[in-house]
Amino acid sequence: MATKLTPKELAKQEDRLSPGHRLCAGCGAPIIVRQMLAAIDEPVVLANATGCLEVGTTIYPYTAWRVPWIHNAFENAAATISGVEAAYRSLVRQGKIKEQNVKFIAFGGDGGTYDIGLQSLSGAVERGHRFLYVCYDNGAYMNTGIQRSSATPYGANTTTSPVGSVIPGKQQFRKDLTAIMAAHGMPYVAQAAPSQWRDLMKKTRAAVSCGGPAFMNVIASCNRGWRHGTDETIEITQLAVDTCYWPLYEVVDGEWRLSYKPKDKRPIEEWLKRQGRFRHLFRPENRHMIDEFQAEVDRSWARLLERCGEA
Ligand SMILES: Cc1ncc(C[n+]2csc(CCOP(=O)(O)OP(=O)(O)O)c2C)c(N)n1
Ligand SMILES: [Mg+2]
Repeated sequence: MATKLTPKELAKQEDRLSPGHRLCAGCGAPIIVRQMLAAIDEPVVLANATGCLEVGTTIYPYTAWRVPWIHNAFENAAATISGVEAAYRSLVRQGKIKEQNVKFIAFGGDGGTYDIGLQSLSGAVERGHRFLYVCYDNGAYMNTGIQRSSATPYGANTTTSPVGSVIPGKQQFRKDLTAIMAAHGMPYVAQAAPSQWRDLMKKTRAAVSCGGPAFMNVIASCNRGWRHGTDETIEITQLAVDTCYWPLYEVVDGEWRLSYKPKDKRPIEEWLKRQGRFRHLFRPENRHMIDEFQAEVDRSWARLLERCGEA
């Protein structure tokens, strides 16, 4: 029977990612992993792309994982898990192992997913493997020192979009990877946030039981890269949701559904001002960038409402 998604019931479970890993205090990634894996009652097998989550949990000769786990390379977590899933199905068919309803999951950062691993992910989805790919999106290549990725927000200060006399931070808007994945026509796609844990956990259950490839894009605050206090992770994550920078929705068999509509949509400025990576935007000469950011958020929110039949 499925564990009830209540704090009381969930507290009885053993975490599948153990304490004692080396991720930063306040990092969004392990919060997401623990919430998602606690939602799944079945056995899981994980693949991990190179990035903070991989590096911070498996420092040789230790591992923080209490489940079978494989790392291969930066760009091929989806190909790796699809191979593992295919091998498992073959062994079951040959009668060499018993069917146990194993859930195959890959975790990758935004660099490993939006950029370098996109063809690997697209291919695995197109082949129809039964797996869930989770992008924990912290909006930069954090593990190697905060380089911009195609997930980095407009205007953010990173080491490869540095604020100075030449540019005032990143010049491009974020790529809409969730919509790109939905365009694959796959059975399940969702966007989620650890500040709305029950929504994240319900989506995880829907994803692993959809019978085919599933993709979830989950916003993961990084206090080193975003420049905020280690105790502000969840609050700042929820502001991303309430400003509609990171709307929560799912696309089930091609049908777009909004999961959460903020009663009071907050101005993007409220999310930006909490993070040091956007500090320069508040200088008088850069204020117009905040207006441009707001206009882009409003455009994508309107497009989403339309897709979800809520316009
Ligand atoms: C082919 C390859 N290129 C570059 C690297 C170096 N590298 C290791 S982790 C990393 C950053 C990963 O960024 P992301 O996927 O966003 O995960 P995060 O570290 O932010 O969690 C990079 C560039 C590598 N390991 N392999
Ligand atoms: Mg990243």
